[in-house]
Amino acid sequence: MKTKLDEFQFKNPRFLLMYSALQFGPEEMAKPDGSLSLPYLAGAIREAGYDVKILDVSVGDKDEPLEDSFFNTKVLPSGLIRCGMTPEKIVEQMADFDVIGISSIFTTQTTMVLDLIRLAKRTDPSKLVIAGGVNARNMRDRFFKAGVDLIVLSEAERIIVQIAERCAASEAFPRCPASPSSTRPARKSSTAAPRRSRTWTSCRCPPGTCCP
Ligand code: B12
Repeated sequence: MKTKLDEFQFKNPRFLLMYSALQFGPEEMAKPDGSLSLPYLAGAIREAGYDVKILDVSVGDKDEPLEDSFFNTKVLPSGLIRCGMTPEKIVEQMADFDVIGISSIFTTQTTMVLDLIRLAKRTDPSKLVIAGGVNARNMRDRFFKAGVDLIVLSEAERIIVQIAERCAASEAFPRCPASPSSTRPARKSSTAAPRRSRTWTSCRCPPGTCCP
């Protein structure tokens, strides 16, 4: 059975891996994410023969002045301060890519990451938007509500290459089998409806991932 995920087919998928803008309190100092996740993933993607670029929205593209990103600050309705590239500049950067991968390991930056996901999906829904990292994994529902197409639940060096290969080969994504035990029967004495088990071995998403 084909699902929405299978509609993402690109002849030679190009990946843009992103860290979001940052938000911080007036008394705090902004610290770019700069975690190892995206360089590791970019290495795996490149080794498999696909184009990939990393963009940290909080510090901008190489050769771009920091005044347009890290020192470009704006007070948010929450009172926190946002620093990073403008949405217009981010959209320009996304234009050349088919797959947008966003890392989220820090809960304090959730709003910034969700904004980035919404921006990507609003600008071009035909792009495949993937998220990963411990925060994306833990806040799946909020990420799906923002429009993300797929969340990778673990280390992703292999999965990201499998995703590239699926998109390029125009093949349906593999699915975890929907096991009959995914619906636990209600206890005899209980009138409650059976509870759905949401373990990822019993979902219908590609193995190691979660989809809406
Ligand atoms: C090393 C580390 C640090 C280092 C380096 C941080 C950095 N910016 O890189 C230092 C010591 C500086 C640090 C500082 C802090 N850290 Co720290 N840190 C870690 C630690 C131990 C490992 C992170 C790491 O490098 N992993 C290795 C990389 C390769 O793995 P990864 O990021 O998980 O990425 C893989 C997958 O998640 C996935 N993935 C990730 N992103 C994406 C994106 C896509 C598209 C896909 C497909 C897959 C994917 O694929 C990746 C490759 O396999 C984690 C705990 C943990 N075990 O994850 C805490 C952790 C991330 N840190 C944490 C915290 C709180 C902080 C600080 C805020 C502490 C403080 N109060 O100052 C600061 C923030 C500094 C900053 N802004 O960078 C928390 C975050 C909790 C949260 N939910 O917000 C964590 C989870 C620890 C914890 N359990 O409390 N940290």
